[in-house]
Amino acid sequence: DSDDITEVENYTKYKYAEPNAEYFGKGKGKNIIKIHLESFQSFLIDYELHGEEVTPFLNKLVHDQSEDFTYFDNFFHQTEQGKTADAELIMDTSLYGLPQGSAFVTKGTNTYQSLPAILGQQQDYTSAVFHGDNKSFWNRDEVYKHLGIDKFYDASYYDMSEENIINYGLKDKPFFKESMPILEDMEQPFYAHMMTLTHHHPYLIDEEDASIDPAETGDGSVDRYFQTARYLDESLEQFFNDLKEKGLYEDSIIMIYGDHYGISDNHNRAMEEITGEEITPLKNADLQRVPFMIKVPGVEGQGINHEYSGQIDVMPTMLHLLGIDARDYIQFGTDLFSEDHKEYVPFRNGNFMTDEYSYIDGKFYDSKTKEVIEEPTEEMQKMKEEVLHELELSDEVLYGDLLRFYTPNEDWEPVDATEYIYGKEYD
Ligand code: GP9
Ligand code: MN
Repeated sequence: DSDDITEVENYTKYKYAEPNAEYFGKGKGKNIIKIHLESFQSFLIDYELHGEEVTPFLNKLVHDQSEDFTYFDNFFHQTEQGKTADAELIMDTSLYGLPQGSAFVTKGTNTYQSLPAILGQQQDYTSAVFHGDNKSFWNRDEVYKHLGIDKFYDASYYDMSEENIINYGLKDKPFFKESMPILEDMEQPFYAHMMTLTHHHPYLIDEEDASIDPAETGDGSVDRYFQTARYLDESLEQFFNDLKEKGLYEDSIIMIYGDHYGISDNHNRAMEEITGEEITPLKNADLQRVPFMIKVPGVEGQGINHEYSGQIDVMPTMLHLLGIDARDYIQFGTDLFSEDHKEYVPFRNGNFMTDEYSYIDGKFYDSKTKEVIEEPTEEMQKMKEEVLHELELSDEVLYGDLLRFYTPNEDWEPVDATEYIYGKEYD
C-alpha cells in the first residue's frame, strides 16, 4: 500500500545522484536511437580470433575518438531468467527484474513510470520498438502498452521470407535495412529501440553470412559465437551508414547496449580456451560485462569510461541528458555521468561488484588482486545488506504493483494501456 511505496521512495531519494551540469539537458529534443546487441558480452570487444578482430566496427567506436562515443568497460548486465525481457525492463524503468521468471510475463499489466512514457509526456517524444520476432514473445505486445510505447514494429512489418530468417527470426541485416524507411517516417523527436536477434544462442549462421571462421574449441556454440558477433558488427556498420546517408546520425543520441551473457557457465571449458584463464566464480562474474556506449550530439566522447555501472543506471542517465530531473521518479539506478554516481552493481542473486571489491557466491574478492578477502570490513558487510535490501524494495514495487500509489509530480499522467494498439492493420 502507500506506506510501502513511501519506504521505497525514501530509499530511492536517498540513493539519488544529482545531475552533472556538463551533461544535464545536453541531449534535449534529440532523437534517441537505442541499439540492442543480442547476447553480446564485452570480452568480444578487441578480441582477436585467427589474428583478426571479431568486431572491427564496434572496436572503432570504442577507440576512435572522432566518433565521440563514450564506452563503459565496467558496465554489467543485471538480468536473470527474463533474459532480454529483463534487460528491457531494467533499462526502461530502473527497476530490477524478478528473482524468478520474467516480470514482462508475470507483471505485464502493472503500473509503470517508464522512460518512453515520461519522454512522451514531458517532451512529446514518439516511442517505438523494432524487433523481427513475433509480437507476443516475452508478452511484449501487452507490457509495451503499460510502458507507454507508441509503436511496436514486430515481425509482421518485415519480409520474413526463408532467406531472411534464421534461428528466432529476422536476420539483423535485413532487419536494419527494412527498419530504415519506418524510422525515417517517424514523428520526431523519437525514442527508437532497435532489437537485434541473430547473435542468439545457439548462434546459427548461414554460410554466406559468415565472414570469420569459427573458433576451434570443439564447443559449437562457443565456436559460432564469434561468427554471429561478426555478422552483428557488420549489420551495425550498415545501419550507421544508412543513418548517415539519411541524415539521422549526426543529430541523434545513439545508445548501444548488450542485454545479457551469451555463453553460460555450461561452457566453461571452452571459455577457458578462449580467455586463457580459469573460469572461477569471480572470473565468471567478470564475464558478465556487456557493452554500454553512448554518443550525444554536441558532447565530446570520453573514450573509455571505467565507472562500475549497470543496466539499472541507464534510465536516470537518459533523463538527465534530456534535462529531466530523475529525483521525482522511483529509480534504483543513478546517473552514470553524475559525480555522485553510486559505484556498486547488484546482480539479481545478491552478488555485487564495486570498483574496489566484489561479493560473489559468499566470498569477498579484491578487485585488483582478485584474491579472496578473508576478513571483510564492516563497510563491505553493510554493502552486502544494502544490496539485498535494494533488491527487496524493487521486488516489492513489482509484486505489490506499488507505482499505482505513487505520483511523481503534477505533470505525470498514469499510462492508459487501452490507448495503445499495435499492428499494421491499425496504422
Ligand atoms: C526473442 C528475443 C530473445 O524475441 O528477444 O530473447 P532471449 O532468449 O534472449 O531472452
Ligand atoms: Mn537476449
